[in-house]
Order: sequence, then C-alpha cells, then structure tokens
Amino acid sequence: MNVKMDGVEMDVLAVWREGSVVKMVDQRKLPHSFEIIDLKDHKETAWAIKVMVTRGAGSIGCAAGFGMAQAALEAAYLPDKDFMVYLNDAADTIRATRPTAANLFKAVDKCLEAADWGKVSIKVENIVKAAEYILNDDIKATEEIAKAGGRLIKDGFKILTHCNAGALAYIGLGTALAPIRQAHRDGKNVFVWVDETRPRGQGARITAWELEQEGIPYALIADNAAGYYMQRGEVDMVIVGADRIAANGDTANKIGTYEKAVVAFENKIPFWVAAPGMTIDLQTKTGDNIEIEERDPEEVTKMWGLNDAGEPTTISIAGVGTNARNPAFDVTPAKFIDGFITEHGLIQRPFIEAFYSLFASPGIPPGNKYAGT
Ligand code: RI2
Repeated sequence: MNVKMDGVEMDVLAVWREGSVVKMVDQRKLPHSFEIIDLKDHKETAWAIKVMVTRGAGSIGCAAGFGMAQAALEAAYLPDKDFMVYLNDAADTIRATRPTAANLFKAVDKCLEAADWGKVSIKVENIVKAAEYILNDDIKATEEIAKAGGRLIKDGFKILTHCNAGALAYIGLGTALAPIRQAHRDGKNVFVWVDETRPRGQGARITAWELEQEGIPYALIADNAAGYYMQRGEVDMVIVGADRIAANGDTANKIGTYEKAVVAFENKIPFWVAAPGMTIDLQTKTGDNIEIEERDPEEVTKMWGLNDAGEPTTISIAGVGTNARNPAFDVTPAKFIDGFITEHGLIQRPFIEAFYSLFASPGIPPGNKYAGT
C-alpha cells in the first residue's frame, strides 16, 4: 500500500522478507507513528504475531510462512533428520501464537508440505518459495476480491465495516476494504462507517488511517453506534473480513461482528464477508468447531493512545483489579450472511456446495450432513 507519513511517501507491504530477516509494519503504533520492525529469526517472528505487531488473517498467514522460511534457513546446515525436528518445532511455535485465523495454520502446513522431499538444500529452497508464493497468491486474491465485490457497491452507497480488513490485515488491497477501494477508484461516491472495534481499536487506529490515506470518505463511530445508523437507513451494506470460515459458512471474525450481522439482518441490510480460499477451512464443519482466542483482560481495562502533549500513553479505564474477559472473535452463523466475496467471485447459498467445488477436490463428501446450509 501507498503510505504518506510525515510528508514521506512510500510503498510498503504489511509483512515482507529480506533474506533471513522478516520485516513488518508495527501496527501497534499506528496511526501515531509508522515504524518498520525487523524480526531476525522464527522465534522473533512468532513473538511478533502473538503480540500483534502484525495482525489480520492474511498478514499473520504470510508472517507464519516467512517464519517457517526463517526456520528452514536457520537449520539449513543440519542433517535431514535434525532439520525436520527443528522445522517441526518451529511449526509448533508458530501455530501456538494465535489460534483462530485459518491462514496461519494453512501457511505452516504448506511450508511443511514443501519439505516432504529432496535433500535439505532442496527443502530449504522449496520452503522459501512456498512462503513467497503465499504472499503473491494473497495479493492476487485481494485484486480479484476487489473486482468481484466492487460490482456490489452502487454509487452513493454507505458501507459499514468492523475491525480492519484492509491492506494491513490482508496483504495487497485487503479483504473487506478491497471492494470499497475498487468502487472509489471507479469513481463511485462511497462512504464508510468505521466501527472503532474495541478493545484493540483496529477500526479507529488502522481502518480510519487506511481510508484517510486513500482519500475515501468515512466516519469513525463507537461500536455501539452501528445499530443506530442501520435502523435509520443510513447503511446500504455491511462488508467485513474473516479469520476462519467453516465449511457451512459460519464465520469467525473480530468480536462484535455477530452483533452487527444480527442487526443488519433485522434491518434487511445485505451483509457480505470478503475473504479468499485461504481463510475458508473445510476441515472445520461449523462455527462450533472454531477455537476462539481469549486475550489478556488488560486489553479491556486499559487503552493506549497519545495524551494531549502528543506522547504515547496507556491509561486505565477501569478500577484497579477489575475482573474482565476478552474474547477476540465471535462466530456469525451462516444464516445472517448474504454471501462471500472471494477470488473466484461472489458465493451465495448453498455455501457448502460452492466452497467444496471451488476450494477443494473432488467435491462435497457424499452424505455431508451440512450440505445446503
Ligand atoms: P483479513 C482481524 O483480527 C479481524 O477479525 C479482522 O476482521 C480480520 O483480522 C481481518 O483479516 P485481528 O488479527 O480478512 O486484528 O483482512 O485480531 O485477513
């Protein structure tokens, strides 16, 4: 994405690799400062995923792939058996960072598959290639999502989005923001309602910043305000990203998405999920099988930002010792979702049939009890 910060213009990706170093935009610091952080080995990359230096299903998938490439390079001098032990340990470390997004697990698996033949030097080369492939494939997928989803957006549309599913979350054009970017670039008049997205504030800090960078009109709203605007007829459609989509279409996305979907349904507002095949997990049959990450309660009791003097500050918004819970995601049942915007175009009901025909082979397993949901 093209970034203008302090008068300097640059073209950066959320995550990339330079030799054995993985580089990331430090999303914890946005929008107040724009910093690139260097991760020198796979353990540092795993740490960066866990603490959300980078975040978003796509970006953590790419980071996971690059972490595996780092592990392969670190172990390149070892005999085959030890190389594989090191690689599998690294895979476990990376898988243990964040449990919900499908992309991370698929990326690790793709890198392990790349190591299933050849001598160590070949394995290293293939793992590095697999990691680069994931990134390039993701970029292409977001371009297709932009085209397919852009057609859904009519001139004058007001669109609600939750969390950040932009270029920082999914490398390229993003997922939910890709169709919005496309419509804007096509000259359509679009406006975006940006949910603040407590507790980490990805909407306030990152989506608003991305839209500002691109000159797309928007307004930041408190999470609690989305229903108000939907009820007043000021939202034409909702588009969100996804962290994991089950085979029946149930979708895990940032906490609060479920509420928005229910209110959209009640108000007959189309609710679309933008995500590529990397986020669709056919091994997970329904939303009940999706593991939901629970993060540190301090993310709820404290907030981070700039004080009036412009200094980064953390403040407590709850009393000392307040008991808090912090689920990072919720699951929106498929019945509230009008469709999915994917790299293969728009998918509408029955989701499972389309998912199996587009994202798996050889098709829906016979007698699948979820068929038609
Ligand atoms: P892409 C985020 O999670 C949110 O759930 C957001 O909707 C999603 O990732 C976007 O991911 P977090 O990593 O679909 O900020 O754009 O906790 O990959």
